[in-house]
Amino acid sequence: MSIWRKALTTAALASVLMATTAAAENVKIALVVKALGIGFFEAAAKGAEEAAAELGDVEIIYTGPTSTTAEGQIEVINALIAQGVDAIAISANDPDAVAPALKKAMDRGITVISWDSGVAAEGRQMHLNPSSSALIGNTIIKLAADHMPEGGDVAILSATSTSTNQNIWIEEATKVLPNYPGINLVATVYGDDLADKSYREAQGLMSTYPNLKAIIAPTTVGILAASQAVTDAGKIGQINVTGLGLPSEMAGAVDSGATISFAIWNPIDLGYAATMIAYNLNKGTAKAEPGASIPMGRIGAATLDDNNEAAMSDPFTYDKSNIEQFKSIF
Ligand code: RAM
Repeated sequence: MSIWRKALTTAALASVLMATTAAAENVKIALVVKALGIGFFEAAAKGAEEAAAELGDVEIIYTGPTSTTAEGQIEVINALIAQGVDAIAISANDPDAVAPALKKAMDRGITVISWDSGVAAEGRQMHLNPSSSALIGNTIIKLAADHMPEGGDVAILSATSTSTNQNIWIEEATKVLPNYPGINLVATVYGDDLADKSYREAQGLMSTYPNLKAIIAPTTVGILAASQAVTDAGKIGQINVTGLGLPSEMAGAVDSGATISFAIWNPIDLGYAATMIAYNLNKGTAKAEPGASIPMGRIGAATLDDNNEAAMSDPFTYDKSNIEQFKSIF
């Protein structure tokens, strides 16, 4: 081999090696969601990709089980450990069931945070709430009560019965119920963030409680299914479906009147913020400890409380006056 060929080959080899090293240095952040196929999490994944593009050395692995179970998430977590990811950012289907697998991940040096739906403290380094849980709890009751001047029966259609976020919001909502004297909470049912089960549960509520005035669904899957069930039952104007939804999915319900108004925070920002936090903890530019301030890029900084939790921003209310403007965003 001529000296030139040899030099070229060495140079080529060096650049291949450099490329491999650069790729190997990418921070692999797994965004583990409650289940695949939920619009809210797809919007969050969009935000995670935005953060990755901004950071430059991040690879996002968007993953989750096919239905909202803790067992499914445990399988996903174990696969991610085997794969050697650098960080896991999870929205949990159960605060306790996933904790041992996540602890194992942390023991192997993987950065673990929860966001949206939390994990018990021993299973994560910090948790990012979308917003203050007390504020969300009050908001979902107020959204119903504001359109019930004479009071009446309301029911909650939630996600899974073990879902950390919905359970906290329902607990907070129950605490403020005495502030809404005419409002009777008659039932809480679970649609498991599955469209068909949520639809059937909404139908069940309508037949069991003929005087129902509102269905409050603090889940994007539940509110959409319930608005459809109310529409199909010909009960628009009689039952108001409200709670937490996506403008892109709820525009039709707002237009038809099945839903007068609903609220949500920006899910794109939430996925973006969770990714920024996971990155900074992994890189060691911030530490997860009470009082710490962890940079979240364009969102600002997350300040951790005594439980290593932080909140992103306030929910925003959508109705006929503004839904057109937001329905193409998330
Ligand atoms: C569903 C999920 C998610 C929740 C939203 C409001 O998409 O249950 O965890 O934050 O609703």
